[in-house]
Amino acid sequence: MTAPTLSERVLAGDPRAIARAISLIEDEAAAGAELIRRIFNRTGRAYLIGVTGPPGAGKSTLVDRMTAELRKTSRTVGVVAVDPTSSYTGGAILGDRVRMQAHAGDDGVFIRSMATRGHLGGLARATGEAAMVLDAAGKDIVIIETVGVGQDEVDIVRTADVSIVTIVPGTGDEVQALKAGIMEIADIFVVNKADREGADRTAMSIEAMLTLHTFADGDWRPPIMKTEATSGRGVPDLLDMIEKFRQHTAATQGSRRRARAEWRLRELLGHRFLQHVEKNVLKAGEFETVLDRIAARETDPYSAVDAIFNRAVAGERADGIHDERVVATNTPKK
Ligand SMILES: Nc1nc2c(ncn2[C@@H]2O[C@H](COP(=O)(O)OP(=O)(O)OP(=O)(O)O)[C@@H](O)[C@H]2O)c(=O)[nH]1
Ligand SMILES: [Mg+2]
Repeated sequence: MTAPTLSERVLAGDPRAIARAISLIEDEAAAGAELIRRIFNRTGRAYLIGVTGPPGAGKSTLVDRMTAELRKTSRTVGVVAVDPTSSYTGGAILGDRVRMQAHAGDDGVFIRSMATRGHLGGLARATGEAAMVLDAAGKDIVIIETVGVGQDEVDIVRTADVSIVTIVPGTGDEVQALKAGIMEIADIFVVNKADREGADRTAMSIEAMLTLHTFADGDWRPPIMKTEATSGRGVPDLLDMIEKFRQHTAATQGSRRRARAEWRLRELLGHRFLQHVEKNVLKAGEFETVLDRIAARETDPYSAVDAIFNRAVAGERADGIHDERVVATNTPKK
C-alpha cells in the first residue's frame, strides 16, 4: 500500500496535513495550487463566518468563545486569523499556542494565524485558500478573523457567508471611523466589551447610522448584538443570530458564493497574467526601463500597457523575435 498523499490526509482531517497544506499556500508553492486543485470538489460544505473590526476590539477572544460554544453542539470549527503583528514579532505563533491550549486535545478545532505581509498573490487569496483547506478537511464552521483596516481585509470578510463587524464602546469616534467601507459589509454588528461604559451609546450610534439606510421588505436589517467576550456573555445569542441570518439568506447564499468565486477567478487570472508578463514577456530589466520612460514622459502608461499586452497575447517570449515591432508601438505619437 502506498502512503496517503497530502490531499488525502487533508480530506481525512489530519491536523498535521492541514497545517502543512496551509504553509504551502502561504509560501505560494506550486504544490499549494496543486493541492487546491485536488481538494476543490470537496469544498463548499462549511459555513464561512467573517469577523472584522478595529485592532484590539476583542475579535480573537470572541472567536474563541464562539468556537467553545459551537463545540457544545459538536460542530467542528476551523479558524483562520489574519494577524498583523506576526510578521514583525512572531506574535501570531505565540498567540496560536495560547489559543490552541484552550482547545487542546480537541480534534474538532483547528486554529491558524496568517501573517499580513509577504503574500505576493494577495492576502485575501491565501486566506480564502486556507479556509478552503479547513472546509475540505471537514470543518462545519470556518471563522476568518481580520483586522478591519485595509481593502484586503474587507475583501476577505465581504466574501464570507456572513460578515460580522465588531466595535468597542468609546467616544463614538470609532463608529465614525468605521463608517467608510467596513460598515457596509456588516450583516451583524457586535458591540464587544459591553461590560464597559458606553456600550449602549455605541449601539445607539450604530442604530442611528442604520436609520439612514432604507431596507426593503424582506431585506435583512443588520442587528446590533452586545457581547462580553472575556466572560462569554452574549455569545450564545450571537450564534443564534448567525443561525437566523443563515436561514434568512439560504436562498441567496448561492449568489454570494458565486460572487466569491468571481472575485477569486478575477484575482487569480490577473495574478497569473502579470506573472506571465514578468517571467516570459519582459526581458530582464525591461520593466524598469519602461518605468524610466514613463517617468521621463517619453511614453505614457496606456501606451506602455498596450505594447506589453499585445506582445503577451501574440505569444511573444522574452527571447522572441518581434522586438522591433514592439519598440515601434511603444513610441508615443508626436
Ligand atoms: N473588558 C473587556 N475586555 C475584553 C473583552 N473582550 C476582549 N477583551 C480584552 O481586549 C484585549 C484584546 O483582545 P483580543 O481578543 O486580542 O482583540 P483582537 O480584536 O483580536 O485584537 P487584534 O487581533 O490584535 O486586532 C484583550 O486584553 C482581551 O482580554 C470584553 O468583552 N471586555
Ligand atoms: Mg486578534
